[in-house]
Amino acid sequence: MPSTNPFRSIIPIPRANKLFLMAKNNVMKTSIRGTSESVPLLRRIRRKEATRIELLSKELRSRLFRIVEEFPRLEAEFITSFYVEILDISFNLDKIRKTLGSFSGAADVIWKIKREHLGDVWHANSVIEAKKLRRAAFGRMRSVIIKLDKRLEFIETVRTRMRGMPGIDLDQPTICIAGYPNVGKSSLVNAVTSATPEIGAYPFTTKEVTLGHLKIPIYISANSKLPISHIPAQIVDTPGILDRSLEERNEIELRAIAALKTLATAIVFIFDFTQYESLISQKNLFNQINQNFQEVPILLICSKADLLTESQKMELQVFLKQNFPRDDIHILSMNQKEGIKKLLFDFYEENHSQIQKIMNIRKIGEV
Ligand SMILES: Nc1nc2c(ncn2[C@@H]2O[C@H](COP(=O)(O)OP(=O)(O)OP(=O)(O)O)[C@@H](O)[C@H]2O)c(=O)[nH]1
Ligand SMILES: [Mg+2]
Repeated sequence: MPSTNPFRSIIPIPRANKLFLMAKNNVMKTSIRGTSESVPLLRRIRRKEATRIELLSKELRSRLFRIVEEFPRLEAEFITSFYVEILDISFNLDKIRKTLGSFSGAADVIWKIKREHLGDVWHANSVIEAKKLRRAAFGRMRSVIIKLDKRLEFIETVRTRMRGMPGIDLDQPTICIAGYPNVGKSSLVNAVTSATPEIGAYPFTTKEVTLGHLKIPIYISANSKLPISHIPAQIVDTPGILDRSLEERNEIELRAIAALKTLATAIVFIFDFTQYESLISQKNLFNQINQNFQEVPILLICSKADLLTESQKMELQVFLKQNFPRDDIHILSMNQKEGIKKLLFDFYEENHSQIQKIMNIRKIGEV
């Protein structure tokens, strides 16, 4: 299983006209053997034009096949499921498969065009006729390619979008930050990693899944002051998720769910008591995640403690007791960088064997 983003190694896909011209220019500047002055003119030209048809067919076919072959294989053994989910959410897997299939189909048509015209060129009665027949073959091949224009553009859009996705290493623990919109998910990622996600006072500021890196210190015993080593871990910032059914979710929310499903070996759920109108919805969302990811350790954090008065904090305690089936809930504000880091490290320490178990499941693509 590759550990980096497989879309970054694909070369840009040209539009149809450019693809055809690049291939044609290569053919026209290739010198063709067996066409020296000693051979009679008509034979020379027949050979030259026939070879050009062969060469253009070869050039176009190999350019089309290259696009198909370079595109990552979509089966679980070749590509991290996260990318497959995102491809499906954003572009529809079926449409991608069909589009790539149509490139192979077009390559076959080009081969047939070559076959149909070669014999005619070899039997041309004059130099002018040989050239005319070659131009006709080129023209037909060109129109096959031009018909692919929208599809080439589509695959190029997929490529550029996907290469912007984070590179993922399934050999590292991956902590996904989840919660309602605007609760402070990106602020937490910003507080504990060198990543600088966009933070905004409006819901759905984060639209894509992004990734930050963290080094978790490992201690030999509970009393040790200095770590014996550090292990690299990934922190995934996800878009906000509302409390609603899967069918009603927008594309942005679906990306967050895809990250939880395919990447999370641990989850930090952030709850925001200052968004009074959505407290029950936030609780429902937590329950949904808790139920859907029963195996995955979840750390529960209440953000924006600095905005709460003492009496609101007491209200919050009551709300938490009544609504959340656990007592290890941490109330803090996102500027407490060191406190948050320590919390994450302790959370990892307490759950590392379970996290390891889930890492192994993710690696074999059993999501
Ligand atoms: N005072 C205070 N403000 C916070 C805290 N955490 C986040 N904020 C603010 O809350 C707003 C939302 O923060 P984000 O980190 O963008 O929230 P998010 O959960 O990533 O939001 P989406 O990406 O839209 O889902 C921003 O204006 C932050 O500055 C906190 O602990 N205290
Ligand atoms: Mg965000």
